[in-house]
Amino acid sequence: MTPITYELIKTDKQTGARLGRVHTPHGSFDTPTFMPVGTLATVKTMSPEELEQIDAKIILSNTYHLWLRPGEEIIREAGGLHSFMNWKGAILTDSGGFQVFSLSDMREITEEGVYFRNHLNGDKLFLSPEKAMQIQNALGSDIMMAFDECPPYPATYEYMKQSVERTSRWAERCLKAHERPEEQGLFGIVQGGEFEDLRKMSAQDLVSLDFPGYAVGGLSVGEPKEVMNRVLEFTTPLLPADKPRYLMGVGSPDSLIDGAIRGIDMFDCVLPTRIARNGTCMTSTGRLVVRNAKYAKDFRPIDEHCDCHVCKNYTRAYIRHLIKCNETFGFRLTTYHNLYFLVKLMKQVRAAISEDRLGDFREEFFERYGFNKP
Ligand code: PRF
Ligand code: ZN
Repeated sequence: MTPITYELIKTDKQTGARLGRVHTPHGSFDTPTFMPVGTLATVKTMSPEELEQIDAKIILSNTYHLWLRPGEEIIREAGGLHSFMNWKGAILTDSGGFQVFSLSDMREITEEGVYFRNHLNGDKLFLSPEKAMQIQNALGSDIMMAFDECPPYPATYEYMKQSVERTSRWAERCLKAHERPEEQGLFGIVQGGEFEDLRKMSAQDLVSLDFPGYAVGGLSVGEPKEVMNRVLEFTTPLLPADKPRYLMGVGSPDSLIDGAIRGIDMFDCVLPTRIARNGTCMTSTGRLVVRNAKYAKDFRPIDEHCDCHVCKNYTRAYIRHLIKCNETFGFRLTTYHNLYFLVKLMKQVRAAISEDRLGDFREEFFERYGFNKP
């Protein structure tokens, strides 16, 4: 039936985090995992060969952006997104709902779908569950996301309730409109904000529709970290243990660890690639702003504990120079390092789960990264 299956390997005795493996038509990946974001059919500055080198197995791309440019029909004609961009690993596509809400003002939400303006040229556009499925079917992603509404934080209980009910009806329409269920898996997205009963209602509605995987949406939208952790604590137990769970739009190292501890298997975020392009690196001792003047004559690598190609071959002083001069190569180097750092962090998380020591790993990592400092 569905081409997406999840194998639960074991849970960590200290925290309950899950070690698993997801199988897709374009290979399998071990979980917990981080998915680099390739919005416009490219992970900005990274070649697919480099993504393979850093051991990324699945990347994320966006329905909304590819619909506008170059248009899904061109990608269908190319043989799908994998062959269009020459990426042999797995691809997950977000449905466009969230991008409409974050990129476009002037939107109108109706039962039928969302009317809004093209963020590039102002044209009137309409996206619906059926349209989002049709585009994702044309793209041929391994994992497609249901078309949902991600309300802003904070939202009133009344608004959130209506929104959750509509997102459930949209999820059902997505399932009906899905034309390639043998080749592509469709994940449902649990919404409900910070409200426990609404998360429960959303999870029950979606679980009854029997998706091959579930996302937790509507988090990392401006709420405090404690709220996200609490929502995850009461939401992940509502999801089936034999399906993967994906926390959308989360990519800071502390949240990856804290999400895994609460039963999350997959994460994505533009954070590592976006901050890289403004000269910020993730390191084992916290963020390092390599643009800073103090690195002008610093001939050490970005992270002395990192064994990536960039850290083995290039210095802070050189990378700072490139980025100060807006040289493309500088952005490539910081992006490569940041993605390597997160992919490796997830490997360390998986190793810790397999040895029942993720709680200890969290303590050590937070101490070194500086999260325990006031
Ligand atoms: N829904 C969808 N995509 C998303 C989100 C969501 O709620 C989020 C929330 N952080 C990120 N990306 N469809
Ligand atoms: Zn490095």
